[in-house]
Amino acid sequence: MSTRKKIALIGAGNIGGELAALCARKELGDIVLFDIPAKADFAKGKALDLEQNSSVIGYDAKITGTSDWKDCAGADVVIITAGIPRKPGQSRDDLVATNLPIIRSVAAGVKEHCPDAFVIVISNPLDAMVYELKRATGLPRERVVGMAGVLDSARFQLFLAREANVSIKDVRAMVLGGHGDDMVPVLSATTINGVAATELIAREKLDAIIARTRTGGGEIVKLMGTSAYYAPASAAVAMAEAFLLDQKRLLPSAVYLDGEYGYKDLFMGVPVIIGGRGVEKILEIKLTDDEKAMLAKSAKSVQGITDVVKATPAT
Ligand code: A3D
Repeated sequence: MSTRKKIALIGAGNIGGELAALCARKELGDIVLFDIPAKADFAKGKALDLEQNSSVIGYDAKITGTSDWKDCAGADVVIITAGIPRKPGQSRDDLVATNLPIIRSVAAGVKEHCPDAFVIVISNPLDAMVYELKRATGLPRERVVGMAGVLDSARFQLFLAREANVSIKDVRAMVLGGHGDDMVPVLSATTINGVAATELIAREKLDAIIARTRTGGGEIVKLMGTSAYYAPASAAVAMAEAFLLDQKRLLPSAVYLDGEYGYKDLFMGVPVIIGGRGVEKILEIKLTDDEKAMLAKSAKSVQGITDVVKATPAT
């Protein structure tokens, strides 16, 4: 029996495949690529392709494709991309009717086979899907997070770097709130290696960058006909790595709020420390009045879609 860590990827589509490739290259553990029975062979084929790639690249991870939850048993990390992505013209919230039953079936699998895992949800509408995953599995809030903030911050950071004509490595920024078009880029915490971004970029340019960040996902859907997958996968792997290697990274993540920032019984993006115990700390950073107002608007949208989920009985 392997003593390597085990990573179960639920959904072997675009993000699932890229997640597997990244986890393998980083040798984070052995990988199980799970999909529905109708796509079991697809998952097996993708896994085989990635295992053959190990011979060229030189990694030792074992990668298996499956549609049997038993193969996911005992996973240390579960990353969930099961569900459908957006098509041009759709909002993330439009996906709720299709993705809610999918998340519920995945939650049943996680509860039975991976009850000790650190779970990262990516399926949209993100904040509502991760809420349901936690509710249906009963997992503690330290072990259930949603990936959105790392990706939204990456988009914000890229646009800032291009505008300021500086290396992407020197840009530090955080996007909080729900994963929707009213997400909250926190300008007061945005710096270029410690120098306030507002000193280097004019206000109207910053406003345009914020607007582009908020619709950054939709911009790609419009161009590709489906949603982004390279950066979403990298963002989730950063979170998984922080847990597996006990890195104690400060990453914006959707977590279950129990009074923090004034919100209760809601998943929304806030800065957290992720380490070997999962979400080790939720940081309540100082926000300007403007940022607080934006967060309240975002929370209202998240609450709306979460209420839809809460009111939808299991079929
Ligand atoms: P796609 O390539 O279609 O892959 C999704 C996979 O999920 C497919 O292979 C399906 O067969 C599979 N699936 C469906 N039902 C189940 C089930 N019950 N159990 C296991 N697998 C199942 O989509 P994708 O990988 O591009 O996107 C996946 C999800 O991530 C979508 O909901 C996207 O909207 C979402 N997404 C979120 C972000 C965030 O930042 C939060 C970014 C990009 C995409």
